Amino acid sequence: MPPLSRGALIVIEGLDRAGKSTQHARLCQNLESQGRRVKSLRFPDRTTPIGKSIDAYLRGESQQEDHVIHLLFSANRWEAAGQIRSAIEEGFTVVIDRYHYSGIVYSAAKDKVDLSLKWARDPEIGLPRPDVCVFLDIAPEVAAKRGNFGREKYETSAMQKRVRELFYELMGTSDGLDIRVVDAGRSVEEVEQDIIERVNDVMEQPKMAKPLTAIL
Ligand code: Z5A
Ligand code: MG
Repeated sequence: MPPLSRGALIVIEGLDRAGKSTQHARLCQNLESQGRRVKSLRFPDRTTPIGKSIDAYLRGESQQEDHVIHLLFSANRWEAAGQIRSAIEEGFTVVIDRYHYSGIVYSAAKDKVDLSLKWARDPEIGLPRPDVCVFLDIAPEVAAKRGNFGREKYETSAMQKRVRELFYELMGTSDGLDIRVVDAGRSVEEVEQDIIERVNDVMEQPKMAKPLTAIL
């Protein structure tokens, strides 16, 4: 394991039921067993006042105008931005379950709303930029067969299909430089192995000797 002057910022992304939370937990354990100090976060963070509004919206218990809910999701990341930077400077590796990539594509996927990828991305500028984002790719039909699909607001086949298209569009932009695609349609153990290999690869890159950057 190479010495790091700072911790790494690692994001797990993907469609619903791609196995993000399962792999997020395993990655945290794997990094800890390598001797790293790890902080685990997820977005939305439903525990804050803003996060509670988001939770009520996702459960269908409250209504929000589409631009407003988009900005609340972004604000929910900004609430944690200082904490993320400090932890990384202190040498913690921060592993996040969903980040601004989800923020951008889920809002832009609403086809009845005039909300472009660019508009959706602008409020994210300035947030800590991940060293690596592992995107768990899965066909929406396969994901829909996994547990509990369909309970929350965006869990429809049409929405998931559009979200996947937009994730790929986003990968063609500057955000794509940090994204590594992993086939999530395999066993939990196979996906886990692929993720740790890709993360270890990034940990050895020269950029890890430099300070964390910001989303531009
Ligand atoms: N959203 C947004 O609009 N804007 C934002 O800025 C952000 C989010 C941050 C809630 O997200 C919604 O918020 C989400 C995006 C939107 N909208 N939708 N729809 P969330 O993260 O709180 O919850 P979630 O993403 O809906 O889904 P999830 O349940 O968290 O899925 P997951 O984490 O990817 O999967 P999992 O819990 O690890 O696994 C799901 C099931 O599959 C479970 O039964 C596992 O045991 C099983 N599983 C996992 N891996 C495998 C493999 N490899 N094989 C077979 N079965 C597996
Ligand atoms: Mg999850």
